[in-house]
Amino acid sequence: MSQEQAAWPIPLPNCVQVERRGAIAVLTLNRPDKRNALSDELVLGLQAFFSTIPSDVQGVVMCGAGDNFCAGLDLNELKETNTAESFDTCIIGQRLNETVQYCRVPVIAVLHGAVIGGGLELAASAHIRIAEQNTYYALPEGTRGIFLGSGGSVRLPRLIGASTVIDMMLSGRVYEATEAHQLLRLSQYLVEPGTGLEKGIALAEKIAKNAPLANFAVIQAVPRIVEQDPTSGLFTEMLMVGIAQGDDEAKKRLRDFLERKAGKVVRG
Ligand code: 1HE
Repeated sequence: MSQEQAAWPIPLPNCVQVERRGAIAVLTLNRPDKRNALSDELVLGLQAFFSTIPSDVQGVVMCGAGDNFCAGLDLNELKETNTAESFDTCIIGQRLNETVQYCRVPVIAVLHGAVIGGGLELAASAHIRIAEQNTYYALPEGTRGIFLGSGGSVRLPRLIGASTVIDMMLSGRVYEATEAHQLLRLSQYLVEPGTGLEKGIALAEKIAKNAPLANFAVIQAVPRIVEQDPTSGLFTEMLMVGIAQGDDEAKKRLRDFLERKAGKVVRG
């Protein structure tokens, strides 16, 4: 690993930058000269970050340095790989995105510029995506003669539909931010260029004020329930209700509302 940072519980490579904003950790993919392409060092650095989140961190905002979120896997490292080595690349990428999806705390991806291939796979693993208006998405795997390799063929069809994924991979179609937001629901928020990070931090701070067990239940249970048969899903739902509602924090929050000490639902 190259130059190390001191702030995180374990040393991280320079291509993974972390900044603490109170309870929120802002994570930056930091290889702007290579459009934040996912080298092994970057993937393993991100894995190290997500595996060592301190207990006082209540949310992660993930973004890219420079003009892009991420241009996908580092094609330089892929170009000479044999079959066995390609499995290794796949394993570390799949493991990273699994760790992101089942992170203890919510992960918000702030997207801008290129969100391509492995970059889209990473973004798809986050719990919420904020896209700046200049974001664009592509899966040029077909053109490059490769295949999604970091869990994208599992996650992306569930997010935007198999037909869209197949079209993007075969035709190299590029989706711009607005159509991806409106047609594909790929992002949950669409914001002006340069404002994504601020929005991401504000959202993460708001979410961090929720009951921690409720946040945990949402991010751990919902993606699992959608994969279960309905009967098992209903049972899992019931267990999560018991866990969340049985917590003192939930009792206090419900009481506060009824005693007019907590805010109402506010529109807009
Ligand atoms: C890279 C990569 C990369 C840029 N791996 N080095 N991903 C792709 O097919 C996308 C490939 N990248 C691009 O199409 C363009 O770079 C961008 C549209 C993202 C940006 O264009 P631009 O004009 O801003 O930058 P650039 O001049 O193309 O690139 C700047 C440098 O970044 C250059 O290196 P330099 O040493 O010549 O300066 C590029 O080589 C480098 N660079 N992208 C390595 N991806 C098994 S699963 C795989 C799934 C995938 O991810 S497939 C999609 C791969």
